[in-house]
Amino acid sequence: MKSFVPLLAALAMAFSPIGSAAASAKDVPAHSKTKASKAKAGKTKAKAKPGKRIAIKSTRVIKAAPAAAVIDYDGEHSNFLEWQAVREFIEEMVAQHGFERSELESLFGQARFIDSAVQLMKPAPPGKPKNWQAYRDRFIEPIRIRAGVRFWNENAQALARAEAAYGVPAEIIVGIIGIETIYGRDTGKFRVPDTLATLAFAYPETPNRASRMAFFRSELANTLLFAREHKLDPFSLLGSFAGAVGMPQFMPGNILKFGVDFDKDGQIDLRNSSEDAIGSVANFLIQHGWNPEHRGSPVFAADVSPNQAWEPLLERGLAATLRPEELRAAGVTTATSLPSERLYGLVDLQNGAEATEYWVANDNFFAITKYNRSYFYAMSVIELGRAAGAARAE
Ligand SMILES: [Ca+2]
Repeated sequence: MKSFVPLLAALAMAFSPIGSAAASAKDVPAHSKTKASKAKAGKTKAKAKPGKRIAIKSTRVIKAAPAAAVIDYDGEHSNFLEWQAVREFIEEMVAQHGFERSELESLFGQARFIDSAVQLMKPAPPGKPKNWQAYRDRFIEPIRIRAGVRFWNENAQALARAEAAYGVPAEIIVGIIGIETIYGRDTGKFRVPDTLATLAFAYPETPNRASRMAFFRSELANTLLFAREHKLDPFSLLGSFAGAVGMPQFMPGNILKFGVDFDKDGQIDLRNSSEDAIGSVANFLIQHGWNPEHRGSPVFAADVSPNQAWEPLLERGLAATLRPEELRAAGVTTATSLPSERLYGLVDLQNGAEATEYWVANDNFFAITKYNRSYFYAMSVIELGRAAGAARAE
């Protein structure tokens, strides 16, 4: 899983214990994307109906892609075709994947440069101390919980089917889709080829620029492959400023690898099909270490001894590698007894100036961190799903 740290994601990560390793299944958490589109891309100038000609910045006129949805963001009609790196990309797609050169030239002729996406990829200013409670309060709140109950009720059958097929409980899927996009409310409005072409060929100057450009270039290729496979206009795919698509905010490469046509209509549509989103999230988790045999909570509240012998255990990465006796020997205790044949990790949730919370987590917690490399993220997924489940039972 590649990672990058866009500005607002990095601000979100400033709260996170995993520091600069911000990444996710779809690479950017929707909470950052949502603010991004409001803050940076909200300059509503060019509106178009599918198939109509639209004016961009009053002087330029381009033709909107016939199948594309309404575009309500501003974007430069850059001449991507004149860029050497774009020509090389086109030749590569022709040689390696058998695309028509003229088709790709037409695509890049219509692609827009999205300056706000570039701005959001610039390094974040020094962050505030990480604060789990502050992060939690943004996501575990009544509006999102109520939306979670509604989504759960409307999709109870698909959630049960996913649980039976993949062994991922409804509350985890409900948690992820809620944290990502509030159940499809904030899926992103950028045409995916616009943002990915921009980031693949005009990424800002950052220390990891080369690897990020390579990542977005490969995601642009994945977008074209996915669109061809499903006979879609690539411009009809809409996503976040980083190209993450649909209710679960999958990057195109992850749609290809882990997307599931769970409603069996012949398309993987993560934007309009809740069923496809549900099946795809479950499939992603099971392919990233979710263990259906670990029933019950993936996390256990822990106490740590004052001697701090447990401190090195915090450096074991995003994986469950510790036996219960290793945790006990290092001074980590849990109120619930841990099944002894399984492995765990020690998780710290920092709270700014307040006391840090400690948790012991199993494989399933770490599977959620593969979706988005953040303890705060995984914990809020668990809590939102749990809160929606509790509210639903009332
Ligand atoms: Ca489908």
